[in-house]
Amino acid sequence: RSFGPASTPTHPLATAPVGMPSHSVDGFVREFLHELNTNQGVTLSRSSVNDQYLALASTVKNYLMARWLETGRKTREAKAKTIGYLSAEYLLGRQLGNALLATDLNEVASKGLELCGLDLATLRAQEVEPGLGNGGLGRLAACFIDSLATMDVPCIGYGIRYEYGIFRQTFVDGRQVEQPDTWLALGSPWEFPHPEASVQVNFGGHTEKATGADGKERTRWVPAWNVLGVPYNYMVPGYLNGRVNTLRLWSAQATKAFDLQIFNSGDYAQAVRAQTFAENISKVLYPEDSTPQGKELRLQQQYFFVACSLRDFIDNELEEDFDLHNLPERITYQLNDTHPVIAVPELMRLLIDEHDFAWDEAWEVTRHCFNYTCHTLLPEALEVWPTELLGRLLPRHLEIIYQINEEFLDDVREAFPGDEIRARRMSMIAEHPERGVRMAYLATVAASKVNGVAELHSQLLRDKVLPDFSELWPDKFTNVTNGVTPRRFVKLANPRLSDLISDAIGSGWVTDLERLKELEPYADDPEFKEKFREVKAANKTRLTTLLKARDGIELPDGHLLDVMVKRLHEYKRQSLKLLHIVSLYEQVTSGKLSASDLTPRTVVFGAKAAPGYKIAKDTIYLINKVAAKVNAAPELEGRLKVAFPANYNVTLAEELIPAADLSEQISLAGMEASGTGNMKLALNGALTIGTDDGANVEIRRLVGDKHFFLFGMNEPQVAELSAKGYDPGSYYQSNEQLRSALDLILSGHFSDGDQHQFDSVVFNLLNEDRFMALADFQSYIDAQAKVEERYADQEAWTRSAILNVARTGYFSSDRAMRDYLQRIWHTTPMI
Ligand code: B1N
Repeated sequence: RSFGPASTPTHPLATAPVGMPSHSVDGFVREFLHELNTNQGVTLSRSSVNDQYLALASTVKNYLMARWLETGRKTREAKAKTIGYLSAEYLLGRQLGNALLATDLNEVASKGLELCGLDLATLRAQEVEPGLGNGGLGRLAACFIDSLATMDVPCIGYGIRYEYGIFRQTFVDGRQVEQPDTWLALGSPWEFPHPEASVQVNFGGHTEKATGADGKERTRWVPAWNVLGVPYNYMVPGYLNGRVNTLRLWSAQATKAFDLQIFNSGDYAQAVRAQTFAENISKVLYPEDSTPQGKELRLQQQYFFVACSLRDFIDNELEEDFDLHNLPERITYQLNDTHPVIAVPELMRLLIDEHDFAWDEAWEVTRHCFNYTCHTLLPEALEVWPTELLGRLLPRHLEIIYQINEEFLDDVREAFPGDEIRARRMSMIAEHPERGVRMAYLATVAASKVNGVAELHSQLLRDKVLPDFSELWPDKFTNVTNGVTPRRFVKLANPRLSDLISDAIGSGWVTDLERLKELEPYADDPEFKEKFREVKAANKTRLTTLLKARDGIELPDGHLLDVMVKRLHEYKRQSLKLLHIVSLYEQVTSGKLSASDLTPRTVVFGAKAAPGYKIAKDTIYLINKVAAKVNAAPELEGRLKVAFPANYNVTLAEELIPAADLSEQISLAGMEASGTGNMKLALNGALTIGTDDGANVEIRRLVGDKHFFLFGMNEPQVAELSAKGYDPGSYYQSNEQLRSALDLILSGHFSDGDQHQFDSVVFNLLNEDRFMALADFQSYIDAQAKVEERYADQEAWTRSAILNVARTGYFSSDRAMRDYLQRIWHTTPMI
């Protein structure tokens, strides 16, 4: 490697720090027009909206550049410990608004553009968000890197630059149809590719033993093929603090050697296919959330980005003579679920095979470098890689895993002499249904700390998923409850609420969210409450305008806005929400209930289903079919409406969440690890109707029972019912309201008379109902009645909503990062 000039620079500017454009409107306009002319090669009068957006992005980048370069210099000089966040997903959302916020350029840009005859909002709307994640896990990674930058903590986010992010969801006759997400098509102004810093990644082949000149026997991996990882850097600006961290995403390319071999064989077409083969690795994000598919390409992706990332830090971020025995002083890797866990044997391999470490030395370093966050409890979501596949793709890594496992099992046998059953239970190698590596066990053994993502989840992780491990190493386990960034999800998404809050308590809350507590007295201030309602109403109007233009959806005025936005998954129970809607419809249309007794309500769904997840896709279809009937029923006009805008993503979330009155968090207790939408909605003044699950437990404790609509079984009750044998049919038999709703679906009413259209959904509920929607139905209906009662008293509702905002400052991702720093990373912000 070589960095810097070949000889000592003599020009005075060569060593001066890069300048920052002026923060004045004139300075901004000059910079903007310069970018438009030189980058886009057009004059203002001939520029397209896309040109203008790209020039604006470049302009804002220029304001961040000096800080970015300075951050790198400062961090290297201080030899500060860096957080290496390893995540296969980053669900970033649009970049422009956040960059303007972080540089305090909003007003300047808006005025400057106006003087150019342009409108900032129009240019912002031009941006296609990088959807490089599925849901909560990817969005959490984005919130965490935002917080670390804002808290002045050195962090490099490592991940994959998918050419196609999460699919774009469309509805065709009510069914989900997936379209490729071409987020790069109109230009990618936020990335900085560095092809010269590419890293080679090997795959396949075999290992052999060789004795070196020193007489020591070493293992050599003889790979069969390789690809290049090209780094793309992205700025991660802190909020108004001058720090800009880096997100480094890797893109796969064919290596020259790879091509050459085939070119030499004279097969041109084959050579081009080889190129495609290599580039496939970063081609597309796997669209499964919480249910990983054991696909070979997915393992290739995982190893690809992890190998690039470890190599990158060791070769390019550390000084040349750095002694790798001290690696844990300079980096701590956070494993975002099991997706990057192959980093563990990779670091062992680097240290042993390439840096000549002895096994024990290498293990000592490795186990101090990694920590592991588990994000699930669903057994089917825990990754197990077949040894056949792992050994074929990464033969050396499989050997290393076997050895780690052997030594680990020796420790287990020493701690529990004679308990061979326990040793077998704890083995990283599963024997059934096929031989495979349990990645969560490998992660747990290698990690210094293992954490869950909410208190209940961390407890269940210890008690139910990894009980043997928590018995062996009680101190290894900890909890860090998730958080969300108040910059994007309050300040940026909800400027009206932000101004109202800042007028009342000052603007310190944006980086110190617990200060929202100071709003508590305002919950009884009539003037503040009135303004709070005005903010909600204005946000609803904003949403109405957007949905009309985006989806042709008409939102009625003055409705309770009831929002359920999250991935479509059986455990999240969109079906339960649907049964509520069908039941209201059934009661009104059959005359059992007068429409005038209904609280005017609009239910908004946002949900993507994994393309291969049949029941989930059928549920989407059913929601759309029910929506069509409900929205067309004259009896329900002005009383009940169902809106399901397609393609829920971060951009839409930023519009929906600020308008919401009611937040639906209705998973079966013990299933949702944390949830983070629940936090965003509460912080924006929605009241939660929810089960005792994930972070709901903590939200309810903080906002108070009176301001949270709890329903359903708790986790021990679920376990008890499960143990005694759950019979969904008995609820159907005994609950008339439930039976009528299900019967209406079964009758073909929502499917033009076809009585079998929804068998997969309804028969599943009636016969299996793994997530016990029927058992919680009555309790849910009762809780909805309480919602309506509270909503009828607008003063009481507003009071509860304000208290939700005031009492949920705990859920800032800044707090979550402080917890990681203290409990897991043992490092502090830079001074
Ligand atoms: O991670 C979020 C939590 O708030 C959610 O409760 C949890 O469901 C979510 C495999 C996952 N867990 N597991 C995944 C995503 C993609 C994939 O391929 C699993 N996502 C979660 C943040 O902690």
